Order: sequence, then C-alpha cells, then structure tokens
Amino acid sequence: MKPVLSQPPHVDWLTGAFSRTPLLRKTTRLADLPGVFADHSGWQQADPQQIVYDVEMLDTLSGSGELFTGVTHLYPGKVGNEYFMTRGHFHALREQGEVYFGLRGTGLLLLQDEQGEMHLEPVVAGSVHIIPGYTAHRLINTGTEILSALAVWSSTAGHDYAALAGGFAWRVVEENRQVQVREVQNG
Ligand code: PAN
Ligand code: ZN
Repeated sequence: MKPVLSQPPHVDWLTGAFSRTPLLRKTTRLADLPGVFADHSGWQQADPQQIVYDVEMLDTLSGSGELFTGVTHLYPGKVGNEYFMTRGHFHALREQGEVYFGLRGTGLLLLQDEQGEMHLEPVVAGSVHIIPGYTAHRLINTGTEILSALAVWSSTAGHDYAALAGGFAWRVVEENRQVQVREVQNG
C-alpha cells in the first residue's frame, strides 16, 4: 500500500481565512440578536443589517468522536456602551469542552459555569483558551479591529443558547474610554 499524500486545508494565521471554501459561513447581524445587548433602544436604533460576526467552518467529518474546526470573525462596534459580542452558549452536551486560539484583534473570552462563576481571559494573537466542559463561552471585541479566533470542538457538542437566554452575569462596556466589566443587576 502506498501512502496517499493529501493536502490539508490552510488557515492564514494573520487573518483567519481558510484556503478552502468553507462548508458553512454563518453571518450574524444585529437583527439576529434581540435581547442580547442591555441597551434595547440603542439596539433598535442601530442598523439591523450591521454584521456582528461571521463564522466559517471547515468541511470535515461529523459524528461521534469527530471534531469541528471554525473561525469566528467578530467585528468591532458597540450597542450603547456595550461591545459587540457573540451570542454565547453552553454546549448541548454539557461535558464537552472546546479550544479557542486568538488570531488577531483584541478582546475577551467570557466564561461562566453552571454555578454562575465567571472569569475572563484576554484574547490576542496567539492566546490559547481551554474552555472546560460545563462552561458557557462568549467572545467580546473590545478593540477597534476585527477579532478573529479559531475554535476546535466536538462535532456532537451542539449549542444550547436557551440556557443563557436570560444573559450572562457580567457585561463588558466602555466607560471613560476604558474597558469595564459590570455585574448585571437583576430586578
Ligand atoms: C464557536 C461559536 C461561534 C459563534 O464556533 O459557535 O464563536 O458564537 P455563538 O455560537 O455563541 O453565536 C463555538 O463556540 N462553537 O462551539
Ligand atoms: Zn462552543
């Protein structure tokens, strides 16, 4: 048997662009994110067609044991004083973790476990983020450039957005030209 040489896909480490046409390209606009940002009237007044983030995924195997690979490109911007961010989710299979690799831009990875414990990790080019199981995750772009991060996760993990429909416990906002983390006051 002769070994078969097959070319793997490439990712441009500076931009997160894949060399191959991605299997999937999902664009999330402001209109797709009702109730996600604290400033509801600011959200209503903003352009609903404004792109907040794009996710591109490689065309790979799926099913038990297989891994998905995708890049998220999160645009700079704010609704009111709150930075653009991904919707954020737990995995439907809660025990499944994930790895994010920062490629460009500046931002934060917000992590919240099922007990509501939170922590934040700065995302920059080269940062490696091990997201444990049972931990919701959201990217936040606190900079002025596109924030791009490569992610690898179990193809069977799934996304549970509903569990966090009430929102994460912290919000990341700009106040006095500085990035501030604010605890959400309930009631
Ligand atoms: C990522 C996210 C991606 C978009 O691929 O799905 O950043 O964020 P939302 O799914 O929260 O809109 C991932 O974490 N996959 O599991
Ligand atoms: Zn995930």
